[in-house]
This record gives sequence, C-alpha cells and structure tokens, in this order.
Amino acid sequence: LTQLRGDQVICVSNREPLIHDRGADGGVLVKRPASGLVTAVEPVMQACSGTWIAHGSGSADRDMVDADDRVVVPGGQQDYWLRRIWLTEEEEKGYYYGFANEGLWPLCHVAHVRPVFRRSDWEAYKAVNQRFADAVVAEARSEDPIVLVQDYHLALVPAMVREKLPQATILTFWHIPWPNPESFGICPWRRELLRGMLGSTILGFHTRFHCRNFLETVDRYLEARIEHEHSIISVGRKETYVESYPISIAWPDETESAAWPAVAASREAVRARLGLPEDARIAVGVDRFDYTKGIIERINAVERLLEKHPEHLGRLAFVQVASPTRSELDEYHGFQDRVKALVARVNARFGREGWQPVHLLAEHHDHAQLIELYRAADACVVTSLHDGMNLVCKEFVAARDDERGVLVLSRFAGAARELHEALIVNPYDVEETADALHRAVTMSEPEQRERMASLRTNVAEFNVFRWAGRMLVDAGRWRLRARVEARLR
Ligand code: ADQ
Repeated sequence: LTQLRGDQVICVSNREPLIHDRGADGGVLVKRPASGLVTAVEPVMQACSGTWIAHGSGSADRDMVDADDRVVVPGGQQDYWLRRIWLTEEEEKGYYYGFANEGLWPLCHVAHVRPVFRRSDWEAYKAVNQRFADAVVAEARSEDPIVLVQDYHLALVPAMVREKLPQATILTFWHIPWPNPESFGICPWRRELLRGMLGSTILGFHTRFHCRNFLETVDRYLEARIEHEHSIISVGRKETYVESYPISIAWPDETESAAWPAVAASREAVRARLGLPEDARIAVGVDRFDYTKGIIERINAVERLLEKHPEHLGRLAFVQVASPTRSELDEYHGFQDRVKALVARVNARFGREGWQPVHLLAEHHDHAQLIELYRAADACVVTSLHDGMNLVCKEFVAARDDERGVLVLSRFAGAARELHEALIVNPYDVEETADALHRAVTMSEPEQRERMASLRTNVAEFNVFRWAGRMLVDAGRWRLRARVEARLR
C-alpha cells in the first residue's frame, strides 16, 4: 500500500461501510453491515486514506451528513472520506433490488434460482451507474486517479469513467462468481455489461476458474482479441488484464486478539445464553440470510446426522446466525420462511424438554458477538451452494488462536481452493455433509490442532493487504506501461 503514497485512490461501491439507525431513545446508532465487501475493503481504505463513494443507506443517514454529503470516517490507522450518493426509492428498486439482485446475483451464482430481467430495471441500473461514474469524475483531483470499482452493482461504471478520464487506472473487483458463457448468455444485456467492465485496466476475480469463465464469455459474445496465456483482452487499442486475487480478511493483531474473551468463557457464555447442557458440542453457521449460502442443505445435514448418530441427541447444538438481507424481494422472503419452517420441523422431531438441536438467530450480530460464537464453536459450517470466496470461514480461522475447532467447507466456495485442511463437502450431498459434521464434532484434539495451525498460517499470510497489495502492484505496472506507450505514440 505504500505504492499509493501521493496517488489519489477513489473506491466506488454500492454499499457504504456504515449503517446509521435511530435507537429507541432517538439517538443515532452506528452499525457495521453484514457484508463481505465492507469487511475486505475498509482496512484498505483506512490504510491509504482514500475517498469512498457509496449509496447512503439507513434511516438516520440523511440527518448525519453535512451539506455536501461528504463525511470523514474515523479509521483504525487513518481516517478516510465517505461521499454518499442518495438514490430515490424508484432508483433503488430498479437498480439494486431489480437488476443487481434479481438479475445479476442469481445469474452469476448457479443456485437454481431463475434470474429476472426487466427492461425498467436495466434502465435504472444504467442511470444509477452513470450517477456513480459522475461522482468518481467529480471527486477526481487529477487526470489519472486510481479508481477501485467494487462488484456487480457497478458493471458499467468502468467504461463510463474511462470515457471522461481516459488515463485513469481502473481496477474492478467482481466479488461474486463468474458463470460459464452459456449461463451468462441468457442476460439480454450481456454485451453492454461486458463492454462496461472492459473499461477497466484490471479486472479481478477470486479464482482462476472465474477468470477463465470471463475470458470465454468475452470470446463468445464480443469482437475482441484474447491472449489466454497472458490473460489480456483487447478491444481495439484498449487492453484489460484479467487476474485472480483471492480476497481475505485483516488478520487480527495482538492488541485485538488480547481483548477477546477466553475460549472457555466464550463457550460458557454461549451455553448459558442458549440454555445448553454442560457437555454440549456447538456447531455454528454465520451468513447473510441468502439462498446461495446453503442454509437449508446445512439443516438437512444436521437432521441426517441426528438420524444416523443418535448419540448427538441432547448434546449437539447447531447455532445458525442469519442476518436479514434483501428482505423486500419475494425470493428472499420465501426462502427465509422455508428455513424457519424447516428449523421448526427438525426441532419438533428431535427436540425434547429443555433442549432443541437447531437455534436460528435471524438477526444481525456485532463483531464481538461473532467472535464469541466463533470461539465457542467445535465446528463452523460453511455450505454455500456457490460463493465467490466466503469470508466467514476465514474469520473463524482467525478467531481460533487456541488452534481448536474444525471447519466444514463447501467445495463451491472460492475459499475451498485455498483452505485445504478444512473438511471439504458437496452441500448437495446430504450424507457427505452429515458425515463431515460428525467427523468435525468428534475429531481428536491433535488432528484439530494440526489442521487449524495450517489454516491459520495460510489466512495470516494471504490476508486482505496481500489481496489489495497484489492488485495495486499490478496496477502500477500497467500504468507505467500505458505511460511509456503514450510517449512512444
Ligand atoms: P457475502 O455474500 O456478504 O460477500 P461473506 O464473504 O461470507 O459473504 O461475508 C459476509 C460478511 O458478513 C462476513 O464478514 C460476516 O462476518 C458478516 N456477517 C454474516 N452474517 C452476519 C450476521 N448475522 N451478523 C453480522 N455479520 C454477519 C460477497 C461474496 C463473497 C465474498 C465477499 C468478499 O458473496 O463470496 O467472499 O463478497 O468478496
């Protein structure tokens, strides 16, 4: 990140890193959203003290900001600027709920939910992308700022910024998977989306697999030259470099981990809160309440585990924390209701006086509560049906400085390509997932230690600064190359 000294860094994302709400007493409550993107990008913005442009959200937000909608966010290392864009209800409906979350989200996650494409949503998506791009141009203090574009809400922003700031270095990071060309091809505006993204200097995905899918998709739908061996796409004279940058978390420093409650105290606290017996084993799931996260498959696996291994009855508690998300969409409503009904059925089947196997806590938890839960857990279960990376599994590993606890991880999460010492499962296979759960909660201590120590080395080393650092080093190289070529012309 020292590369950035003297350069202006502008980050643009849909979501802002804070939520302001009114408490019961009318005071303002500041919360962190449940978002993998915020978890990963905020430490980078703090380190480079940049400007973050995002959509303002939360009922108290408008009262909190000053006249020009720019605020300073106090950071761990340094403060950074936040510039809010205010969307009307209509814009949010079409751009965010409609095109981004009913169209692109299911399009890119193969989770068997059909994408919905409405022309009106697409029009709103284009208009809102233009507003974000205009804000980037307005914030730019030079002809060649470094612009970090985040995620599928803003696919058109790179080309829109490039038009006004041809010399900008634009790094776009796609936080969700990229599907194969056939799947992507059902989108009526596939070419416009691809052209928008190719305004980027560098286009980043979590895995090589997603990069390959993207290169093949461009090959299928656009007139472009593709150098597969160098991962470069050229449209006319404009080049875009496509690379994998596996995202991660900020590894906790000693001051932070010293403040954590002891593992035994965390277990005690969770047991007391949920009324679990002394010898209870605890497995946890932590997710946004989203149909891609495999929450139904996970609870089915818990049910199968209890059928196959009745010795866990009355002993094993599965705690699922699910932060409400996109609840305005029918698909999410229906899904959240189905999960609640499933939990009620499994609890009615296996529960007994004073004990229930599944605890569904459908609410947002703050960081300290998540740390307590991670530290209390014998196993953390991540069974995404498809996930760009998944940061929950990395947070669990970071929280276990006692080198205990077992990670059960879906092979369809990008993280499975790095975290080989987890118990890797296919969440669609209920037997395999139930067996992995059994293995996790009965694993010997030495094996737990061996696996966890290795996972910790990996996540500590490949942390979020490595993610950002690699991208920015590559950006530096490409910028230099463009400058040299411009001089030669
Ligand atoms: P998400 O789909 O949001 O991210 P993930 O990477 O798991 O998924 O991050 C979720 C974040 O929200 C974590 O930091 C977690 O602690 C937090 N969180 C989840 N449930 C919570 C709850 N109930 N209360 C409070 N916090 C909660 C997208 C992609 C991922 C990719 C990230 C980053 O879908 O694949 O890893 O972006 O690129």
